[in-house]
Amino acid sequence: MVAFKALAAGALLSTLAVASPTPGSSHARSSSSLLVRKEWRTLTTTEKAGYISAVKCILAKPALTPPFPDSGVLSRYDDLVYTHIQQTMNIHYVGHFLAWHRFFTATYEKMLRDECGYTGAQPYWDWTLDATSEAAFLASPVFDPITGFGGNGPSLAWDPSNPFPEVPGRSGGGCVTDGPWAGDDDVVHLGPAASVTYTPQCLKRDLSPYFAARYLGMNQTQLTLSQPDFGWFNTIVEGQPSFEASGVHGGGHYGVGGNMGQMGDLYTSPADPIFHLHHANLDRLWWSWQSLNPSARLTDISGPLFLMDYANLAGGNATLSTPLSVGVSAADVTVGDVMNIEDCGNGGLCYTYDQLYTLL
Ligand SMILES: *[C@@H]1O[C@H](CO)[C@@H](O)[C@H](O)[C@H]1NC(C)=O
Ligand SMILES: *[C@@H]1O[C@H](CO)[C@@H](O)[C@H](O)[C@H]1NC(C)=O
Ligand SMILES: [Cu+2]
Repeated sequence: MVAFKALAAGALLSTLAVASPTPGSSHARSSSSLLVRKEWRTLTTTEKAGYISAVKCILAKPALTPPFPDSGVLSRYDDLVYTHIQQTMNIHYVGHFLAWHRFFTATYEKMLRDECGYTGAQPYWDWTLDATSEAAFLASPVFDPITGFGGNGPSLAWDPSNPFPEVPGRSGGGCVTDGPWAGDDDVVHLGPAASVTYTPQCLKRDLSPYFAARYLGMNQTQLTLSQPDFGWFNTIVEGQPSFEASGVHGGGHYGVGGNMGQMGDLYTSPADPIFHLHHANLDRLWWSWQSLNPSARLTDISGPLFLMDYANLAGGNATLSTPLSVGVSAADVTVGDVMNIEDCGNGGLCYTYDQLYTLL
């Protein structure tokens, strides 16, 4: 495909992933068919509609997770939300955070294509284009009622009994009133938090344009991209679990989900389809960082195996051999298997991005 050759960094890395046809694997694509992920607003109206209809399809396909009493895992979409809930404490604030989420969204992309006939790549949301001001954030094409994922929920007052601190600048909290999931009281089946019993819920948003402008701008993105090694890079991506020291990861989650929206829920956040556009962009940022020094960064991984276990009291550090599981939706892989997104060998991820961040 011509598109990826135009990328300096992409072309460099793709030499490491020269087409090796892999007979017998239905998952493999040759490098000539690397999927190229694009920014949401650059898709045509038809491409956007095709993506949203594939999301609706996967939301309606019956789950593969074995049934359990009162299971809220109804759909193939729920299979992914469920495994994220189950693993929440093992996949955040750990060395394999980015690797796990890379594998997670690539699995979703593959499900949309293989099970719902979607022919494109997973789109990403480059929030730096919208976080230029609070007004620009609210006007983001991803929130478009017709060609996007719908916008904010109606403003709900803060409940002082909420044990969580209030997200600064949160402005909504109710069910989305426009977009593909408006008026659907049974689009989310799992959560809140770690609950996995069937609880029909609407999709909620609690946008904080303030939080987005603070943590999703090009300044925060450049700070992240300029980190010298993976340990620092990951630390700056995830930030601290404090609204005063967040990073781009929290910026997207709390900027969209605030306190009351699914995106602001550490466990159930993949229940909002915007999750995968946000995580695709985090992945793009990681790939951009890797592409600045591929010989070192295609193998650079560090950080604890257990949540915030920086002193290794509970265990050791993530390595290229650390296993990654997304439950029933794909065979397990290792961190090493997902370090190079352009690897089109047997089982390789085999995608890339149309454009990368560069150091300014
Ligand atoms: C980036 O700009 C925002 C908005 O002005 C500001 O709140 C934030 O502190 C800045 N971040 C960095 C890392 O400079
Ligand atoms: C884990 O990584 C940290 C930081 O690089 C290092 O100080 C520590 O010794 C490592 N722990 C193990 C068990 O290798
Ligand atoms: Cu997550």
